[in-house]
Amino acid sequence: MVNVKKSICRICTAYCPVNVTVEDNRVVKVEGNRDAPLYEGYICPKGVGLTAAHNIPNRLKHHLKRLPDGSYQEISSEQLVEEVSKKMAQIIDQHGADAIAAFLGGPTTEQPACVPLAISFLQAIGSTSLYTASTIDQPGMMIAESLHGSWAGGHSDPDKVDVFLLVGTNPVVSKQYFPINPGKSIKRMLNNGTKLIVIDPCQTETARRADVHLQCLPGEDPTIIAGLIRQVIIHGGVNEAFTGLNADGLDTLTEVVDQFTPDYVAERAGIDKQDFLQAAEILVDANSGEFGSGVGPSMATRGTLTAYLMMCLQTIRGFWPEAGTKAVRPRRLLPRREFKAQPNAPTPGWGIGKKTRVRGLELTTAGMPLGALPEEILTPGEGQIRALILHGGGMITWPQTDLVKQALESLELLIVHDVDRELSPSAKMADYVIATHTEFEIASMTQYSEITSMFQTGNGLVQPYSAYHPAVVEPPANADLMESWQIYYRVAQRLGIKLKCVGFFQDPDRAPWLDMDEEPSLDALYEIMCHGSVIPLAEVKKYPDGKVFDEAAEVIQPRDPDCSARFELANPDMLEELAIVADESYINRRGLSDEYPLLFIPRRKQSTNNSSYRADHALKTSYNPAYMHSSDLDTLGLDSGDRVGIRSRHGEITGFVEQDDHVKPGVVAMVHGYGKYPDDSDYDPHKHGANVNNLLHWEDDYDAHCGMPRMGALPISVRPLNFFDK
Ligand SMILES: Nc1nc2c(c(=O)[nH]1)N[C@H]1C(S)=C(S)[C@@H](COP(=O)(O)OP(=O)(O)OC[C@H]3O[C@@H](n4cnc5c(=O)[nH]c(N)nc54)[C@H](O)[C@@H]3O)O[C@H]1N2
Ligand SMILES: Nc1nc2c(c(=O)[nH]1)N[C@H]1C(S)=C(S)[C@@H](COP(=O)(O)OP(=O)(O)OC[C@H]3O[C@@H](n4cnc5c(=O)[nH]c(N)nc54)[C@H](O)[C@@H]3O)O[C@H]1N2
Ligand code: SF4
Ligand SMILES: [Mo]
Repeated sequence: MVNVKKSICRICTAYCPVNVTVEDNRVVKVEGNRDAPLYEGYICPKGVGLTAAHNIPNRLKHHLKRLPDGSYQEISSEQLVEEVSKKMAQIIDQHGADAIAAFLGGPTTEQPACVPLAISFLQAIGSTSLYTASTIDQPGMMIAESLHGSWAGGHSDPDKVDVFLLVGTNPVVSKQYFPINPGKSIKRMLNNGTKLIVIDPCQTETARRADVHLQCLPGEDPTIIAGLIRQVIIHGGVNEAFTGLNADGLDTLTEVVDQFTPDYVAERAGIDKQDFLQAAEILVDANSGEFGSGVGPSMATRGTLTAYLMMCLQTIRGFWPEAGTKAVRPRRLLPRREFKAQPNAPTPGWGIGKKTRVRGLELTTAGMPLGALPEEILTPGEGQIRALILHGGGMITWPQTDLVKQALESLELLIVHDVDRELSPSAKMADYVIATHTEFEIASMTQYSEITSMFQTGNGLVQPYSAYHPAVVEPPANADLMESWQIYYRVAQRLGIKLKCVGFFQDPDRAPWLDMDEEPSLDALYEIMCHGSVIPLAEVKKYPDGKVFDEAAEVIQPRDPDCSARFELANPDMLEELAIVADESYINRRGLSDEYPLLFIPRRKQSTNNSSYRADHALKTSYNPAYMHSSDLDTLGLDSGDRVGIRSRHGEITGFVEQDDHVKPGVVAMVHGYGKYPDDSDYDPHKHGANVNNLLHWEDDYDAHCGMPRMGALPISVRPLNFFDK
């Protein structure tokens, strides 16, 4: 029987509506749903590839237990829960609750119910060991919001501003800031008269559309933004009415940025001075603006400083939406948020909770520092982590693979979910691999895109669109699967622990309790997760194409008469760091030498998403090239496709170069999430790609609080390898 069923793609938080053609419980085609509002039927190449991604030739249908000799035994859900519960109880008994940890990464976009259950489980047992991908992503944005203060009126609608500044983000590929058909959305914005400024070492798909593109050297974002602040101040761009009412510290900021003259900035950041001046002029002339940054500056070190300076620039221009305008990203499937034209006062970004035993790293407003996790696992003593439920691909997505491997190996209990019998590199490390559902086998709802916008303002839809869909296909016959939240519920049940349903940013006191006698269905759990939401989930369910819920729209309210909150433009830690930037020898800091003459940077591409879709049959092109400018290839005597050794001061990988003249000379751009389990004898760099995280090290220029290490702007060398080189 052939059926067309409506659903959404869950590879990224754009959550594009799709029509799925199902034949005898098999996904045979996935297309954009043209009847869904806003999206106009758009899906990206990954959405098109969902058919292949869903039809896994060697589907994992039963949970696996790894035996001491490395072989696997299939075990039932019942037995798995029994054994895991016993082991966890024993670990808690011996080492305390903090010894049980969870990591929430990419797969939570697909199975969002595991988020509240993981949080609730850890809270219930009394563990503080909750780690997320946010501390190897863009943690600086959240910390900067704390240090500077955030605007209670939220952000501006890109379609309604005079200027949009994008720093080290490529929305056309990543969907940040423009989740719906980004190419078309950016075009529409430009047609509306918005000017686009892009700061990026590559002429990206986004940069090519910009009015001004500053093709900078990696790692110089604080320099450029400080320079822009200086230009704005000097050229009368300070919105005095706004800053007078809303901000402190302008004088101090003015002093610290004084050194960042246009000549200095242009020289240091490797950009054209005239372009830089033009960017500043656009910012000064604009009456309204919106800014966004991405992983580029975040991974180039000093991510918090870049995010902080961007907020300062936005504030001195008064680029925050006014009372009476329509709020962007209003809540639908979450409880109501009030929008007000006033600052939320700054709060500490760190010093707010647990300190790890590792290099002074601690809880920040971006969560627990992932940079501490491997050593928290490996270091004996109180606080040592002994069990980890890993919702992610740590073996190829976390820096310093050899340390990650050592840490995961040393755990008493590692649990990873997977869907493919050809286990992912991380699943291969696990004591228990839980066979789980693919995205079309479970019901979907769009609440998680609202939640992720609290981590990264560029996530989630500007408009109040929401959707819910039941599962599209049944799991394979005779499969014994568990959804990724069920391990928490079932182990809690077995251990006699009562669970609440506490999501990110939720007050545990107000969270609803779960019935621990009768396991809820996923639908029932979704209802509970949407407890108190602006639009009841039952209402959303009435619209198979999803709906823009105009009744959820919010207008930004006027400032409270007694509001005394003010933004901080002179946070001492941030300005101290900026003073270091101003005073240092930037040549030394950059670290280029005869041995390491090139700078490595991260980038993303349309056809992949982090480490998902690794299997041969699915979308991912077979390897991740090292994109380089032709002038660098000529210098090295290399051609596209040539095999090379790529070395940093921490490790070496084998890759293949590809000419890309959009990349700045001197720079090498690579996509992460490739490679294989290190011991696999069939590892073939040409087929599986290179794991760039072998080039990184947790202790390299790490952020003193959130632990984010140098993941970009990294000195490397590229050398030709002949056929016989390993
Ligand atoms: N060098 C470098 N490293 C990076 C980045 C970079 O730019 N450069 N980016 C970082 C960023 S921003 C992020 S967000 C992280 C993302 O990295 P992670 O958060 O680690 O997420 P994924 O790569 O999506 O993880 C995919 C794997 O999760 C496992 N998995 C766990 N639970 C499930 C499940 O329920 N279903 C399925 N199907 N699989 C499951 C599977 O084994 C699968 O292979 O990577 C980071 N790492
Ligand atoms: N197709 C696809 N989409 C994705 C993902 C994916 O893997 N594939 N991952 C998702 C995830 S987890 C995330 S966090 C988001 C990330 O979303 P983005 O931040 O938009 O990620 P990228 O597309 O890698 O864009 C980063 C840009 O930074 C530039 N860059 C590198 N170094 C520097 C630097 O030092 N300074 C400046 N100014 N720029 C620099 C790179 O050239 C690149 O253009 O994307 C999400 N969407
Ligand atoms: S942008 Fe692509 S990957 Fe993201 S939800 Fe839409 S179709 Fe899926
Ligand atoms: Mo990310």
